[in-house]
Amino acid sequence: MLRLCLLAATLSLAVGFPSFPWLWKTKSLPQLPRVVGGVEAEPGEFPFQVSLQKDGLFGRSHICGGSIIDEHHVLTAAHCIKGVNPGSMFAVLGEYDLSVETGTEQVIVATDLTIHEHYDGQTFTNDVGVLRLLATIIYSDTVQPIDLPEQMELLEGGELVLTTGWGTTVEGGSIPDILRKVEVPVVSDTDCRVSYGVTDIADHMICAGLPEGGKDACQGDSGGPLFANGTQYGIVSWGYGCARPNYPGVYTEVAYFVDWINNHL
Ligand code: 4AZ
Repeated sequence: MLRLCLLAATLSLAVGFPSFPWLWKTKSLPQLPRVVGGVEAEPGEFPFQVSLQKDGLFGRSHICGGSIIDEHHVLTAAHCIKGVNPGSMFAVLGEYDLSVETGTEQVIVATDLTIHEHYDGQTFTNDVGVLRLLATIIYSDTVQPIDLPEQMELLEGGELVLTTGWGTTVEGGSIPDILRKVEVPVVSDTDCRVSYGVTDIADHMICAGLPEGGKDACQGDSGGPLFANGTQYGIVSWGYGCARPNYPGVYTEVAYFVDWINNHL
């Protein structure tokens, strides 16, 4: 009997706490605010948003965000595609609710994954990469590219930007089905370095968040866009946890990489 109980306990632990919490759902738990402090998007509100999904044992699952930059390419974070075989990486375009297929979705496999040659997985410097897709993206009401800024067109601290994704709503939580959005102010590099330290924030990173925390990107939002007025200024990259006071989200600053991106299309 004791053995049976132990077996049951072991099994329930194994089933209840898999090592990738964002791959499972906890529908019975109270629903907390999502993307951390955000709200649900409207269908088609962010037609450039991409769900990057990887083929695995249990089918395709969402691993990162991305954005459509032209009819063959998706912009994302290098850390989302590092070490991944292009044949197992799919861009899902026109996606809104991960749990239902509505007919607006286009699922296209990648043929090439280009990671910035100076990407460093320890410091998250140069955390930018491009996927080339096998088929041409068909633009529609719910599938459209996003504009990139001019090279070195930088935002000031305090400017309001949006970030979107299917990332977890709390640190270590599960991913929501419906795309979420949250508005955050840009934090200057100077202020961001006060939080993280001078050496952790490279010039080519842009921070965004509230001093009191509560609004942020989180696990699963990585690779997705930070944008204002239809122009993408950041790529969700890293942070100390999610939405913690005085620790804004850190994004790759797209304005530093526009020439690199255009040279790798
Ligand atoms: C992540 O693990 C991640 N709060 C993304 C964004 C942030 C932290 C972690 C920023 O994908």
